[in-house]
Amino acid sequence: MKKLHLTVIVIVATAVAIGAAVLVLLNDKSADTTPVNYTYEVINVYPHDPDAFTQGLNIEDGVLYEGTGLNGESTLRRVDLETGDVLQTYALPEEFFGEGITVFGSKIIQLTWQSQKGFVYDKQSFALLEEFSYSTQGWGITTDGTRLIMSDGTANLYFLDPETFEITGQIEVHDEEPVIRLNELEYINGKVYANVWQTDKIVIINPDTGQVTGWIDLTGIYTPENSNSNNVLNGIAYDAKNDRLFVTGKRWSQLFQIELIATE
Ligand SMILES: [Ca+2]
Repeated sequence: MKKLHLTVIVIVATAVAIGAAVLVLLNDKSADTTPVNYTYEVINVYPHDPDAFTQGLNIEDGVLYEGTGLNGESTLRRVDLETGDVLQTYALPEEFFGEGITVFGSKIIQLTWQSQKGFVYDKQSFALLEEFSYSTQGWGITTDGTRLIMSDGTANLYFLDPETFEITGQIEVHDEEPVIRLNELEYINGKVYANVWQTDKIVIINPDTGQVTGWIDLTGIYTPENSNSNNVLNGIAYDAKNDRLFVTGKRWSQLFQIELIATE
């Protein structure tokens, strides 16, 4: 009888332990997958060329690098942050619609929208060094310092070898559902930040899993001068040295330094 009693106690204790372990796992899972919602505070406002159809934005040592789009208006440019003055420009041939750009070492890489062609420039001279091909559309591009990370307007992010431009990996970005229309990108402290085309939202992505870890709502940050629906939020740049985050949009006359504020 005693033995049976002990067995029952052991079974009950084991069941309780398993139950507790399951609860811990469930809690961990929910903590890992519930995105943080952010609003913003504007820290500084800078002038931005209202003719720039911004498709790519980077900052390095206080200098902005910007890629613009539209056929016949696509450029790579070096821009003074404080004044918005365009210091240097490379104009793409008219058949190309420029898209995202990223700085990689001494080079700048620029995508084009539907031509399946990317360009590699010397960062200082803007001399065209190389072209490469890809099979998708080209939207945004950034780098984690080792790989290039590219969006194509779907929910996918592609990882590319920075020398051969071959795809070495791919993730689907998802919250409860896949998050489509990922546009301009920026790699910040281990996460990928992406504009979601035609929204006031930036999504924060775990690049290992594709899981969304945060949503930034930039509603109200800028009111376009006209009602052209193409003039949407696009362009994220992070100054890692000084921990400054910048955003702008297509044909916006202002560029904003912002800080993120978690709302929950
Ligand atoms: Ca960027």
